[in-house]
Amino acid sequence: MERTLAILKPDCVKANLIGKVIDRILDANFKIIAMKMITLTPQTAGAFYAVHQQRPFYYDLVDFMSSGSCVPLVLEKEHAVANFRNLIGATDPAEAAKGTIRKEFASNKQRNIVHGSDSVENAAIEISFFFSAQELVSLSR
Ligand code: 3AN
Repeated sequence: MERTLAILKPDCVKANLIGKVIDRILDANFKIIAMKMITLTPQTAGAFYAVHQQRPFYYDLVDFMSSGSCVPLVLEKEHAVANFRNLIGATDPAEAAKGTIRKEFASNKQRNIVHGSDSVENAAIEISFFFSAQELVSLSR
């Protein structure tokens, strides 16, 4: 079993789409093993997206991600990282495949509803950014 980090971004929360997006995630047979609602500060959003610090969209991205509440979740499934990237679709919803979450719900490549880790290594780093080991439930219990 593999784990990935998803974030329902502030545009998802503001548009009351949390339930619909979580339905899509559960319908695709992901197990939710942790979930919370938080509001990132510009500092924490900046730290999360530090890899994009040199990109022209960095400050706008930090502004957007700290503009309201978001919902990070830890998802478990076989090949969770790649499967979840397939489920959400391309960064730019205009380029996302039909049937993907971003195609259905997202407005543009910044306000794209949901984040998904891009590798198993980054998933582990991102999960520990939001959750302590005790916050991850054991599905076998
Ligand atoms: P993804 O979320 O598909 O992995 P990344 O990691 O390249 O995409 O980008 C992280 C986030 O930065 C995206 N989810 C999106 O919100 C924002 N972003 C990426 N590219 C652009 C862009 N060209 N203009 C504005 N925002 C962008």
